[in-house]
Amino acid sequence: SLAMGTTTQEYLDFVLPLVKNAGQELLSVKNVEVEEKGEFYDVVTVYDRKIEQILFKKIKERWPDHKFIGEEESYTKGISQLSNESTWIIDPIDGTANFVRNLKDACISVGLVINKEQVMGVVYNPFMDELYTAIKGQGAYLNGVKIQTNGATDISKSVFNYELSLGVNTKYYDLYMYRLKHLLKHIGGIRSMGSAVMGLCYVATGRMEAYQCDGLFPWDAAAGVLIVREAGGYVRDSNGGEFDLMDPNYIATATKELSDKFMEIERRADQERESDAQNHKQL
Ligand code: 2AM
Ligand code: CA
Ligand code: CA
Ligand code: CA
Repeated sequence: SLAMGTTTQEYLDFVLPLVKNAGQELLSVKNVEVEEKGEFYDVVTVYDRKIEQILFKKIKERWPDHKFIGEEESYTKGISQLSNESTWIIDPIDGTANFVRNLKDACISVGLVINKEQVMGVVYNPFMDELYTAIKGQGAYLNGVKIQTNGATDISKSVFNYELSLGVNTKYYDLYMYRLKHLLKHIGGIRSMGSAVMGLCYVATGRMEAYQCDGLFPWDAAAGVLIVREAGGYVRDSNGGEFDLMDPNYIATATKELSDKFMEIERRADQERESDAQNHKQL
């Protein structure tokens, strides 16, 4: 409304060309130097930093009072707390490890959160020429065409995109392995593709039935979770509780019914992990 000042659509219209330009630049990259942030699989390039900085700068020029949370700035300064202020949450490249290997599962993700509520999301994958957009309450779109999840409820026919990269020799290793062991008996297929944001978008388009990743960050969720929900999908915390934008462990499914089925199996896996750990202690 007029009284509210800028509408969500205006925010979307403002960032779209910025995101598209950044994506076009990624398309022209030939050789890129890869830097490790800690673990060898946790990589960054000059493009991650450059895209984040340009988006911050342009949006700040237009709306000086807005707040920003981005992956690369957070890496050096720490993650700011989420306030009620209008906050742009940006992942300059999601799937950097794919990008540096010339794999196409990588994208730019920009989400806008107002009063702690996700109101707008833009995801652009220039390698596939796919632009995903969502405004709260107005549906989700791929290249301007409305998208919907595929409505799946049958777990035995579900292709599950389960992100395992963050379990490579980390504290998540056991959690992932127990869940995988149980899930593989019930699901119809498995993928692990290296971009959490694209994983969410694939559920939104109906290409896949489910996506899950534990141990993520707000920039992995700010746009994609809204896109899934606006496409009619269901997102919850994979540990069973309420989804937390600032501490995302998410499972996104075509329907709530399918989500409940995944949750039942994963809780059984967690119970086995706990009881094995107990038995191990007693030995
Ligand atoms: P990124 O490419 O923006 O880092 C699989 O690697 C998925 O997990 C990607 O979406 C990746 O996002 C995300 N991720 C989150 N934390 C990560 C980390 N520490 N190292 C690698 N990938 C991470
Ligand atoms: Ca990263
Ligand atoms: Ca990411
Ligand atoms: Ca990133």
